[in-house]
Amino acid sequence: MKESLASSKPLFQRYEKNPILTARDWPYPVNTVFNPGAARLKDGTVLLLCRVEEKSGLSHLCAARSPNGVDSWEIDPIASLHPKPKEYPEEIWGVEDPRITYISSLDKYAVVYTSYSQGGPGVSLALTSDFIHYDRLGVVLPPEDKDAALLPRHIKGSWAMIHRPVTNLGAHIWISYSPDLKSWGSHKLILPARKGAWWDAGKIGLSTPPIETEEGWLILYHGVRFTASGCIYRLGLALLDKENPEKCLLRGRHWIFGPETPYERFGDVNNVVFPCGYVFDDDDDKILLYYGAADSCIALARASLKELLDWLKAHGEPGPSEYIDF
Ligand code: BMA
Repeated sequence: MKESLASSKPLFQRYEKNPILTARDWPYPVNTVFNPGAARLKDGTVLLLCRVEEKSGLSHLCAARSPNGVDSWEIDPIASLHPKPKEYPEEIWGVEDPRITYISSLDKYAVVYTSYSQGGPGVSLALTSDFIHYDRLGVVLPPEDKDAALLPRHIKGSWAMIHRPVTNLGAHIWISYSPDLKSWGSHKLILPARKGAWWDAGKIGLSTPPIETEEGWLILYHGVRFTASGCIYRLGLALLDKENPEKCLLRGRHWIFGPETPYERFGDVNNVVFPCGYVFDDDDDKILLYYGAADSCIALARASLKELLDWLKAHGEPGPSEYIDF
């Protein structure tokens, strides 16, 4: 039966030595490290661009590198991307939650991150080749907006970005397009938060950058449930059409990963799993998912892309139609 199968086998297996990185590993004093973006570099090294919260409360991004993406992490002695509020006033209260997309046509990594401005959190974009020097394009989507990632190639002749603006009518996932990565338009809501008692009724947002598969763009998204004792952040799955990602082909009914272990349940913010990055392991099927746990540390879980897609095909429902009245 659909319902029982949906919860029978965990799709993500936690690494037994989690958490993989904590504030204690940092070469300088910090409060917490969490919500890293991830990339596999050309030499095979896995790079995590970690959100580091200083004891001021403001965050910067710092790179950690590992030959296998699991252990032997080497952490840069200084920030990789530090807020520069004099030149970029939108970074006055820090930079957070990066999502990294390798753009082969530019041979550069696009880092899309939250810049915490006095007007609220917005989406900023920077290009880099080495995670040392960044070409900042500034705020590309104004507040309140976050949880954004760039698609790695043109869609119908334009760059495409998935993001999560917030209005007084909710926090839903949108897509926008650009000819030059700077000017963004043709905005469209593609995935609404559900309503009422659903696990993803409070707000939703993109987790890792979309994963391109033969069957479409696999989306991992976080869903937030507001409860009497605070929010619970869990993960769900959706599949967007490959050439028209405005079309949601399937959306899972159930969350597939949520806070269970002590390091996910208890920390600066309890009950949070918040992935911002993944890399492929040693083939095109196994993924290593990196997530912030309880806004306090960085953890790793493994999954098979095929199993995620099979689960979605077996337990997903067609997404909202073009005319959304949710
Ligand atoms: C979200 C983001 C994340 C954070 C999460 C839980 O809104 O700000 O950075 O991990 O809340 O606190």
